[in-house]
Order: sequence, then structure tokens, then C-alpha cells
Amino acid sequence: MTASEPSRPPLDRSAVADVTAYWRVQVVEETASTNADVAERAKAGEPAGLVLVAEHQTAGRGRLDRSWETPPRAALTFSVLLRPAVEPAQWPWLPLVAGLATARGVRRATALTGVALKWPNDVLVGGAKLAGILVERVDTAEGAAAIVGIGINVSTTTEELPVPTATSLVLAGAEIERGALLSAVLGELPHLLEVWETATEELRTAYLDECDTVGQVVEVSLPTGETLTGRAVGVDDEGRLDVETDEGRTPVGAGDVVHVR
Ligand code: BT5
Repeated sequence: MTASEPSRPPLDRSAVADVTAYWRVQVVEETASTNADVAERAKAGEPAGLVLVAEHQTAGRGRLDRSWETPPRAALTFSVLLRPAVEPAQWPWLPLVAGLATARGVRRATALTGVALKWPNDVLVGGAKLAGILVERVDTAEGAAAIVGIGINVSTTTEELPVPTATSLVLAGAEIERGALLSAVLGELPHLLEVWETATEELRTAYLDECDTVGQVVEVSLPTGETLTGRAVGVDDEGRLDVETDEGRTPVGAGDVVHVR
């Protein structure tokens, strides 16, 4: 190791001891994708509460078949298995809930300022992408399960980041052990999941409080290939972004957002 190479110890499993009442944390050295593994486990009957962490993912997944790339031990990459008892209409809120838990966990563990959410679920620091979230729904014999995948860049260097719009905690000025970060994010989840299951209005208020997108002029690339430009004015009951354009208000359920101003 040269002086410029970051030190990357294995994740400290003892750091998650304080969240074991809710979560069963398992760590693997390497796998293709923790979301894929947890989906298989869910289909095989695994109960809610499993958290699978990979020291390295070789085929990490993003949304819409995109990839999530992180060097070994440079990031915190994990997936949480939930079996939510909520109405289907409320499910689109789940990625937003996961983003909120991630942003709060990062803030609590690092004391960084400038951590914010970009709709639907990117966590930004100083406007650059620190973390991504992929929520997948799978049907199982025990009912619908949710796989909540979270990837947070921790010690990734500028040269290692796959895109110039990304950043890491170290680049933002925070040094944190990944087990402690995992514990902080998992510690935020139970309360937020409870709010999700019971109180949309409280959740919306909490989300809007930390979301940078609402109030900005945005360009949204829609899954159809079209682009919608307008001002983001709110988030509706189904977690969709309300965008005001010359033609009126359009709720956007899925898409990639660029903050224009
Ligand atoms: C996401 O997708 O941001 C979801 C990422 C979810 C990753 C976690 S890790 C644990 C779990 N297991 C998995 O297999 N996945 C989850 P999306 O919004 O589609 O963003 C993907 C885009 O972000 C890529 O096309 C790149 O442009 C960019 N990207 C890829 N790797 C990145 C990284 N490490 N940091 C920041 N941006 C990245």
C-alpha cells in the first residue's frame, strides 16, 4: 500500500450490536448483488429483518438495469428484507423512506452538513451523489416482500468514482467506520417504517424537510424517453413528484431528475 491509498479494514461487525433487536445482520466477502441474494432468500421464505452486507459487489444494480459500481470495502453496500403490511398505493413511498433513513443515518454518524435528498431517493452531499437506493418488490408464498438496497460511497477516491457527479464521505471530509455507519442507518429505519405504515402526512412533512428537489426547477427524464421541465412543487399521496409546467401540474412516478436551479 502506498501512502496515497486509503486504508480499508473489514467492516466492524461489533458496531451493529445495538440494532440486533430489529435486524439480523450478515456479512459476505463478495457477491454479485445483495439485492439479488436477498430476493432469493425472500422467495425461499426468509422472514423480515434480514440485512445482507457485501464487502464487495461485482454486479451491483441500479434502477432501470443500470449498474452500481464500488471498489472492495470502499462502500457500504447492503440490502434489507421487509414484509410490509401496507396498502399497494403506499409502496412507492418506500424508496423515499429508505432515502430519509440513509440521509439521517449519515448525518448522525458523521455530523456532515449539506446532506440532502434528491427525489426520488438519491442522497446528496454538497449536491453530488453520495448514496443510491434500489427498492424491489418480489412476490413470495408468504406475500409481497420488499428488498431495500442501499449503497453509500465511504472511502472511494475521485479516481475510483464511476461518474463525475458522485462523491464519497471521505471526499466530503468525513472518516467513518462502515459498521458504525450501518448501525446509524439501520437505527433510523424502524421509526420511519412505522410512520410510513401509519401516517402519510407526517412522512410527507419529514421528507419535504430534507428534500432539495421541491422548490427547484427540474428536468425530469421520464421512462418513456421524454423530458419534462418545470418547477417541482410537492410530493403527492403516492410519493410522486408534482411538477408544474406551462401545461399544468404533472405527477411524476418514476424518472431521473436534474436540479436546474
Ligand atoms: C441507484 O440507481 O442509485 C441505486 C443504487 C443501489 C445500490 C445498492 S448497493 C446494495 C444493493 N444491491 C444492489 O445490487 N444494489 C443496491 P440509479 O439511480 O439508477 O443510479 C445508477 C447510476 O448512478 C449509474 O448509472 C451511474 O451513473 C451512477 N453510479 C454508479 N455507481 C455509482 C456510485 N458508486 N456512486 C455514485 N453514482 C454511481
